[in-house]
Amino acid sequence: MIRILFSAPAPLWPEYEPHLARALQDKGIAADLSPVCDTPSTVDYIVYAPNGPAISFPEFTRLKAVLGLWAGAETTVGNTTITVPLTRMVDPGLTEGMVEWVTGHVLRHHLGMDAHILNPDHAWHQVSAPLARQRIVTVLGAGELGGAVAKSLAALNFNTRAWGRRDPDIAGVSGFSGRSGLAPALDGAHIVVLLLPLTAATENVINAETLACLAPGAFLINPGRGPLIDDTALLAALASGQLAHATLDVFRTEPLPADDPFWDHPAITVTPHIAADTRAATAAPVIAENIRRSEAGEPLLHLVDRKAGY
Ligand code: NDP
Ligand code: OXD
Repeated sequence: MIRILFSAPAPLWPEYEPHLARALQDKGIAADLSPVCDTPSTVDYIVYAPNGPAISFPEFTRLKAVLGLWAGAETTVGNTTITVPLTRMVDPGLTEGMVEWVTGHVLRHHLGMDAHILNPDHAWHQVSAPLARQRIVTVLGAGELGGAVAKSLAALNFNTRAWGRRDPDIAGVSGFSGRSGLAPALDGAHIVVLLLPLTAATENVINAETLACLAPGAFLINPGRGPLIDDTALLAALASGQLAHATLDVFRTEPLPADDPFWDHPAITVTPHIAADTRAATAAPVIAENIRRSEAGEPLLHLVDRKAGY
């Protein structure tokens, strides 16, 4: 019998337990699944959220893999007590949610919805938005999430660009890669979406220099990670009008402190790290498949590349 420890915040257990049990059964895996563990040396797999109880792993002497529930691995990748394969979450439900969240915020800014929703002067403002094809949207990060977002924005006719370490190959999307591709990817962009992982190489990727590449009055949307943005440069760009608005879902400190100036800034929208969540129904089969693969001696899906940091 395989022993699986579910190490995530307690409220998630009733949500995940039935889905995990069913997904394991569907794969023909007999498992003892539990959110508590008295004998770490008997555990084979840990289903892991960084904000759950397990933080140190040496006592899990029989461990075969740590299976992350989060897409981002920046808080786990440096944990030297994890010596077994470490996977991150690639969940179709999470991807779907991210596409919806980003599309909603892109359309808000593209269509200038605020001018009509917030119209205290009752102004009869008959200004039509340009067509999507006239709007350059750059997605930084072209992986599972950024790639899906870029594809959906291109399907809406946005003039879409995507940037990754390797050249993204997404139908209808212009691909850019590497440091030398960053300025061309941002050049004249009207809307920028950040879907990069947080690594030493991506921290502060949005700074005074990169913000200056954008079209004046551009919009920034960040569902990636807070430290991707140099906050001082962001505030300066909003003050000068180089940026018209920033929609931020992630922050250097979370929860964002109640007295943080971002909350009341007229050109910043704060959302509380809700852009997209891992969904138990669609994530459980991914976890079960990796356990099946591990037991069969096959390569695991979605392994974290510890050297690259994501
Ligand atoms: P992936 O690993 O699938 O994609 C990451 C992308 O970033 C890849 O295109 C990768 O390039 C690119 N990249 C990484 N480093 C660099 C670099 N130095 N220069 C250029 N490009 C780089 O991750 P996901 O798409 O699954 O997730 C992205 C991030 O979204 C997560 O790390 C997390 O921080 C965030 N997230 C936020 C959520 C929220 O609710 N706010 C929910 C889930 C995730 P390449 O393709 O060449 O490897
Ligand atoms: C994640 C997140 O990484 O929720 O999954 O940010």
